[in-house]
Amino acid sequence: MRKKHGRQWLVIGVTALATLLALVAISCSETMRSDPTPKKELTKDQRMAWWREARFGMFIHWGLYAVPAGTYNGKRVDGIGEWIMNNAKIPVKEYEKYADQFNPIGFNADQWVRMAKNAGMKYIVITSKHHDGFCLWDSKVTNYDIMDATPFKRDILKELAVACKKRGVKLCFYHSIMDWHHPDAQAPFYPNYNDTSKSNPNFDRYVDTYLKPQIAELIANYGPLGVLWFDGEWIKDWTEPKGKDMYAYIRGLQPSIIINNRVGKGRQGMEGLSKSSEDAGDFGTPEQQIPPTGLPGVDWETCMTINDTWGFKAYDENWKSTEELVRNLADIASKGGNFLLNVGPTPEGLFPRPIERRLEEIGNWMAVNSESIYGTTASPIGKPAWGRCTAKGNKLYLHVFNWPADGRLDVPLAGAKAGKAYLMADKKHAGLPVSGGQDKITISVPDAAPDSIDSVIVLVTNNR
Ligand code: H79
Repeated sequence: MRKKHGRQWLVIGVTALATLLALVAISCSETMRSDPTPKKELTKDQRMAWWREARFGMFIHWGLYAVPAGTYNGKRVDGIGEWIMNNAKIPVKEYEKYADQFNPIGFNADQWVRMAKNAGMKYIVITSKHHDGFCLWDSKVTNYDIMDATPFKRDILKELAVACKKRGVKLCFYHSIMDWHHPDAQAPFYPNYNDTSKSNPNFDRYVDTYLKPQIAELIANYGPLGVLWFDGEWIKDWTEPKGKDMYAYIRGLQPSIIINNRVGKGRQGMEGLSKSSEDAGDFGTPEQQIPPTGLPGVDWETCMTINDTWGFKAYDENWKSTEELVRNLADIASKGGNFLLNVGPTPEGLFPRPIERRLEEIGNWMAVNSESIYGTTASPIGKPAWGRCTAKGNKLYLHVFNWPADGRLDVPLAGAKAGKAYLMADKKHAGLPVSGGQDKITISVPDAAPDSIDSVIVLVTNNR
């Protein structure tokens, strides 16, 4: 071998050094990537921040039950529309046939999200899967879904995820633990799928090879999600340890996610709520009711139908008025809760016209008054006779449902707190005369109410 010259050695030496430095640099950056300074876990307050700010969301119940729309074999079926499979005792094979007819060509995700956003709603919770087991996305663990079982073949959840992202609305999923279609869950319980005395010996297999993988799909392909909203947790085979395991599993997949209390066993009622609700989920879920004095110390959300059903029923015309809906929103905010208002779209993919109208009218009220809802906390003065009160910073928002005939609005608050007051509807914030007594503040208001449903007066308090 020819002896190397000095210059060659120098080249080799420099090359070796450069390679070494490069390797060190790569391994350093690898270290930084795979082993970062351990990220602090989000606190519950941090995780809940957007949700507490939001105060108002849209619930959407949509699935195969929209096809029969409350009628089976020519007979109207009592009860909520999405329960028709159980209530009319429809066999699995027969119910499956509704998938052939599920072709909602009117569905426009962007329009749905726009309607929610225009109403002032900050998040949407849609049924990825209800008790009937049908899935609104392309699930890899079943063919009983929108892509494989219907003529529609469009991934509804994907289209909603895109539209929500575009418009800054948080996407959330309702996912039923109970499953009337799955052979390892409640399908064999026919004709009473909801028989809570029955157990399925294969239920663990359903959880491990179906339910959990589905949750993983939803988070991986449609996330990051705002909330996972469980239901149907009252079945015999669901247990508190299973709930805790599921909660931990989900938080492992997406640490920032919020999970409702029904992930735990038997949480339908308000009695299941504890103040340290970490193990029972993140928030309570009073259904079709507003807790009379809220649930102090606990995050909670009232979910409510806009008529008398969650899933579309063609003949349910018992619509709540816009007045009732806006006042419910103010009432709930005044008690420190969120309002999740449900809509049941038609099998064509449309919101029934009465729903559209109400959302528009709520939106008109919110366009003026949303400051009195978003990010507010519970009333420090209870329930005044004339309406409700919400609070934020040094402002009280007086939601006047019953406008005073004598032009004087009494606020049960020490007079020393009296500061400026003005109508939310008055862009100039012109001051209203305020006088302070011993234990009440009196605001002089115009003769006519600015809003027949809920006129908001802002009372800026001082801390003297
Ligand atoms: O998705 C909507 C409804 O389909 C679902 N929750 C809302 C958000 C719902 N279905 N039924 N209910 C709510 C009330 C059902 C209560 C009962 Fe039971 C289930 C009665 C008997 C079984 C749980 C266990 C409550 C009482 C015993």
